[in-house]
Amino acid sequence: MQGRFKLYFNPRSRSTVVRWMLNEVGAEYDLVPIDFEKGENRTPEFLALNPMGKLPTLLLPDGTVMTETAAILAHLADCFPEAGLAPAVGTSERANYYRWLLFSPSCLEPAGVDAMMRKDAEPLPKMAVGWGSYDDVIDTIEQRLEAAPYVTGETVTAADIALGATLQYFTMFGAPRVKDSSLIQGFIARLTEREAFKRGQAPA
Ligand SMILES: N[C@@H](CCC(=O)N[C@@H](CS)C(=O)NCC(=O)O)C(=O)O
Repeated sequence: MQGRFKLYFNPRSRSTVVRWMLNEVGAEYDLVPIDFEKGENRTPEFLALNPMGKLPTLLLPDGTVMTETAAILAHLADCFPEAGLAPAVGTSERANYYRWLLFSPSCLEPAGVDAMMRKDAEPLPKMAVGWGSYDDVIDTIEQRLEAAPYVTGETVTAADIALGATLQYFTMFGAPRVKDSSLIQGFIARLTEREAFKRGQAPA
């Protein structure tokens, strides 16, 4: 794909996952530092790009604004098919890929934030919340990783990057069960030993 991407970036945000993915696919990009403490994500100029005032916010080479980490990862995987990070459309592998790509923002993230920030609160009703319960989410991930090294099978896809990055953050923040799970830690280790991940850790 021709042209440069522009990633609004803060190293303490999910924009690091998009940086990782841009490295994976070999895209050309510029980072635009955003200082949360200075409120740079709340200026009228930034809010005109993303009214949520959040990162990641990515400008595609044609100027289109993209937000939402999983959506961005999926789009980049499609734009750079030679990187091999998305199974072919219409296959069962692709179905599995969609499932796990969305599992991260729709189940793992809200379940984890709830488990870490509302520790002593009564659990929300399992039938009402999309993630059921935190334990169900972790059990489901572990069950998948028992069967295959990556969520869509033998090779890495954007879905693994979305899920693995969240699990890595949860490990750092002390989310229950994650650090002690050898299946989850093995998965994170396989992902973080990738060159594209390591390059994304360099100071911006
Ligand atoms: N749904 C968004 C979440 C984005 C998000 O919450 N970003 C946080 C950093 S990880 C942020 O920008 N926080 C700054 C703020 O809300 O002021 C995604 O998946 O990309």
